[in-house]
Amino acid sequence: MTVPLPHPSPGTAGFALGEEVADALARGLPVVALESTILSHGLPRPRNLEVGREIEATVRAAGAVPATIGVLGGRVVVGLDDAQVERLALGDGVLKVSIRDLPAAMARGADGATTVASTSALAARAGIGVFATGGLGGVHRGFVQSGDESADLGALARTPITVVCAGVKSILDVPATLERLETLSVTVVGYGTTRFPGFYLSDSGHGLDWRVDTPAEVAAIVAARDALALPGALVVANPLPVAEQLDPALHDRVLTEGLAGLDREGVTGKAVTPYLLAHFHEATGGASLDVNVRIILRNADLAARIAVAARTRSAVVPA
Ligand code: PSU
Ligand code: MN
Repeated sequence: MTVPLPHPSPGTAGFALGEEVADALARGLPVVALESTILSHGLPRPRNLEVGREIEATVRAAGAVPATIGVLGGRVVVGLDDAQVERLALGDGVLKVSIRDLPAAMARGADGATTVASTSALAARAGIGVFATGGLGGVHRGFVQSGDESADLGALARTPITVVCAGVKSILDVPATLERLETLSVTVVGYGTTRFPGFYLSDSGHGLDWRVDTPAEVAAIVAARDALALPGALVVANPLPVAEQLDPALHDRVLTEGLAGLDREGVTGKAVTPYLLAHFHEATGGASLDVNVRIILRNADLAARIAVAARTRSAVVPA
């Protein structure tokens, strides 16, 4: 069941809130946005559907309402129900929908899964302030030849949302992505660390200027950002504990093979990230899948605690 988005956003047939999410937002309860590309294009079936459910359960256990976002039959839904999540996780022909794909996918009546970029934009439009994902997109290795930089970065530059992630995917050019985040004025803080996490790896090898240690500190940064009406996102980089990371030697070997596979098979554009993630899951015999799931669940838990802290803060200190 969905209800149209309330005023001031137009309640068009093309954009709806799930009933529980609409109710939570109306009551000022903590809500966490979740993306669907991670399910449809980032994880193998049928584990992807189980993970989608585990993510939502994790958000609930930490006291917030999950709002998984996607496009169903051309309609944007913020707060998919279980049958709708299943349709995006297991359905055939589900598109990977970034911001530029949204209007075309909607007009065509397509089913589509939203990326970090489109999920951020849609969540902010619905009034949701916190979003959990696995790893952000960014500048790809070989950028000088391909010009491939994820639309996630531009979206974060202009969307005031808090994104909890384990850094950017380690398949990317991490230092170049950090430089771009600086240029785009996206605030990046390490959660319990001054090292930028490396997605499958706890430490990407690069440092951060800011460290926070509690959800309340994150909420204070958001409040300050909002007081200045700054336009960009806050990225909370939440590393896996070292004991849970993918073996670094295995990681490096599998990544080298995967990058060679891109060249050999001529994989480009939006297919690059799904190809590399699938290669990891296969070549590590599922080890990277377990790590990826751990990353997402830890981020969902932290995002929910941040949403709760932000609500507590706004209840105590009126804006
Ligand atoms: N994080 C994951 N798995 C994923 C993604 C992120 O752990 O599949 C997805 C997100 O939806 C992200 C997208 O926005 O990959 C980036 O794709 P691209 O590099 O084509 O922009
Ligand atoms: Mn790309």
